[in-house]
Amino acid sequence: MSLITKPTIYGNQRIRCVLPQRIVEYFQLDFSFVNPEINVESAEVKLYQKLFPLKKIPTLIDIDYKTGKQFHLTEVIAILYYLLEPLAVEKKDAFAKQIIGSSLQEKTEVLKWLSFVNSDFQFPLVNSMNQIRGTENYNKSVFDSNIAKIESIIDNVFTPRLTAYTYLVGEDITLADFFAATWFLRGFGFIWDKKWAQKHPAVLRWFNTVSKHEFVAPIFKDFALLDQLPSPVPKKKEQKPKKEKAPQASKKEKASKPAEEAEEAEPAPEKKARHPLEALGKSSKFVLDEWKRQYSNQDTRPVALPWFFENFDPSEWSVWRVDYKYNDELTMTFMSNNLVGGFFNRLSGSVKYMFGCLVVYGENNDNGIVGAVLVRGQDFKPAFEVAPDWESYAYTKLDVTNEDDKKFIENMWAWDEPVAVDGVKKEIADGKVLK
Ligand SMILES: N[C@@H](CCC(=O)N[C@@H](CS)C(=O)NCC(=O)O)C(=O)O
Repeated sequence: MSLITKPTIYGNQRIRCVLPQRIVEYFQLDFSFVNPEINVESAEVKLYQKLFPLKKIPTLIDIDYKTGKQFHLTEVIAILYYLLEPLAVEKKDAFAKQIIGSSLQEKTEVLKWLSFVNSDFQFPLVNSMNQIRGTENYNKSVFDSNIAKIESIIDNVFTPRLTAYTYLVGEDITLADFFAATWFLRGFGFIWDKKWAQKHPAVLRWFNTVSKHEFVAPIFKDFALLDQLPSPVPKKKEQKPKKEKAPQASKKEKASKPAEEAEEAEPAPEKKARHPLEALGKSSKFVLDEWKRQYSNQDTRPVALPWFFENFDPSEWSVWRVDYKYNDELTMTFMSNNLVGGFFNRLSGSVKYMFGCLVVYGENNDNGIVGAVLVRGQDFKPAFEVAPDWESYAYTKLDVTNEDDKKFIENMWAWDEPVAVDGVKKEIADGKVLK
């Protein structure tokens, strides 16, 4: 069972692994750090696979150098204590003692927070993050219920404590703060933006204080509040996602990782394939960049739109009405607008062949998404299918010589008049430009 000669912690960039790794660095402990997803043929990883068939991380193997006996540990909370307790007790390190809790009550309160964050808080958080990045299917009711669970925890547990006290336990910073803050880093990466932070000043104050502490500062060095929330990737209702569009992981990883647990998997690098629309070559008459300049710099109705219709070349370009197929699932208008923002982000690979606007019309709990998009060529698909959720929208070709279609395009791009839906006029609540 030897195969390794040095105490080892197995982990990677996932959030449960960052504190064990930081403890090793900060206190200069005698542990190697091994990522079990790379060098899978190495002795260390073979041993990991054998000893820890669930292939969870972090895990730890300690070695008693005198006897050669190994000690194996899983579960992040146990690992944190295994690393810190000897520093506090044997080495009498005051900081280690403080952060694990100096008295029985403090220690058990720290454990209470670690356990709570690692379970009740972590489950809905990871699930909503995964729906946002598409590693789990988007299901609106599950997503909304998870967000509600998280909000309830923030409002009923974190906010009252952090309004009355500086830290989660006692009057000093502890492991509870460090561990919770690492999970909050994920929250701020996916489900909370600047607006949310403004509405939660006590939480933000605490997060800023904890994340600046020298012990954990390197973990948070790239932190910035999101200006805007990413939207969940809607599930495809009509067709299974194409294989090559699925989040990429090695076969081995796929076999060993339930989606919910794969919370920190690095996005696989995009393959640089040539865009199919490149084959159409440069358009000879209508210059998309010039149109984008006109639209951005000129008044839309009086100048930009007339320029468009004068210069548009229907032999090389087409304009499409785009309707979101699942308007009945939309709730808050800002969330619908986030959905559009996410869709446009995912279209970025095609943006040099496209221009358009999608608007959100109506009000909270009664809204819809519609728009008009210009694309190179006569088919919408090559331009749109770069976005994994393109099938959540219906596409209808518009005829710019038809007065109604022309008016529709003008209304979508000028965005200043209500949208007619089944004969009823609905105000535009928000929208986004793809350019
Ligand atoms: N209960 C365990 C859960 C460990 C866990 O699920 N870790 C995640 C990464 S944060 C994992 O290893 N997932 C499986 C995988 O990625 O293969 C703990 O608290 O340490």
